[in-house]
Amino acid sequence: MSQNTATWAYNRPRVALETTLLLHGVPPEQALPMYDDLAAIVTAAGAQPRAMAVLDGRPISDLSRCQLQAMLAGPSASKINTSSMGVVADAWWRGSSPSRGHGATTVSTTMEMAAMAGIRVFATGGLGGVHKGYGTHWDVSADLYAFTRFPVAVVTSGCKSILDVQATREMLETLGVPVIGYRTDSFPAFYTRDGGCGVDAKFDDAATLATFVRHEMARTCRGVVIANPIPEADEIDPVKFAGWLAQAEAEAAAKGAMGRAVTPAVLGALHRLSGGATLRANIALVRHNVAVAAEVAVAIGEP
Ligand code: PSU
Ligand code: MN
Repeated sequence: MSQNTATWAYNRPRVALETTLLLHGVPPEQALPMYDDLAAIVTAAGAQPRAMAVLDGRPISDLSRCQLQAMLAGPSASKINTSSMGVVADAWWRGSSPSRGHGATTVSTTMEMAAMAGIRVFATGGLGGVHKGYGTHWDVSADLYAFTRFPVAVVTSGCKSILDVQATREMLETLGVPVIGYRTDSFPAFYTRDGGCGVDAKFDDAATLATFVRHEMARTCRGVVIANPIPEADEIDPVKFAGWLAQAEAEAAAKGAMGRAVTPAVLGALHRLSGGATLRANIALVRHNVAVAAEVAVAIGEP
């Protein structure tokens, strides 16, 4: 799979991909194979992949494979959300950037850059959301607010059960974000298909879904959540998961992980404690989301 086959097909519908998942969500040696795999799924469906990143202080909305390799070889790219993208770029231009002006896009910044580039569909793993304990300790992802600003449809397996799934679902409703279940009535919780809360509508085929997405984004100029549950065969047993999660959270807390460092710290610990089971599940659900996103993008039919 060479990146040229993907990027030369300029007339094909585009699917945005985020780089935080690649650079902070999986072990470093798996990032490039994962990118190749996801790009191949998009290409095979008749669409073209568009990975987003900030590279040498510049926002790039069609990151090449070589550029991704350069990011992997250099100092760790900062995880950027809507509040920090400009700061990372600015520090590079002033010559004072610890991350060499490289930034990995989260859901919020991928949506922002996709919207600027006119890309309507984006596939990720899971949304950021409302962290647990928000009564005393407020940590809510910028991802949720991005849906109120950027007209991009995001295919996601819900939000991770390291978050407060019900509060995240409520927050999406508060923000007026439509949550569409793709072949499901339940808002999924990443490693499990049923997150215990509902969706605004269920669609069973990509063509009908694409029509809704196109009309809704034309009407509102805002984003849409497409909740696509993990395939049944890849689901993780919730009881086992609860045990791994308790330990992963304790480890992240002991290390003093705060704010945007929490998600990568907990995910890394989960992958280790589960003997790779959560990592395999994570990869399976992202592949599934990418396939659905490509189908929707093709059904929308615009590059
Ligand atoms: N879901 C994953 N892996 C990830 C993330 C989500 O399975 O790496 C990333 C996404 O980029 C998401 C971000 O946008 O975590 C949310 O981080 P925060 O909670 O700091 O906003
Ligand atoms: Mn946060």
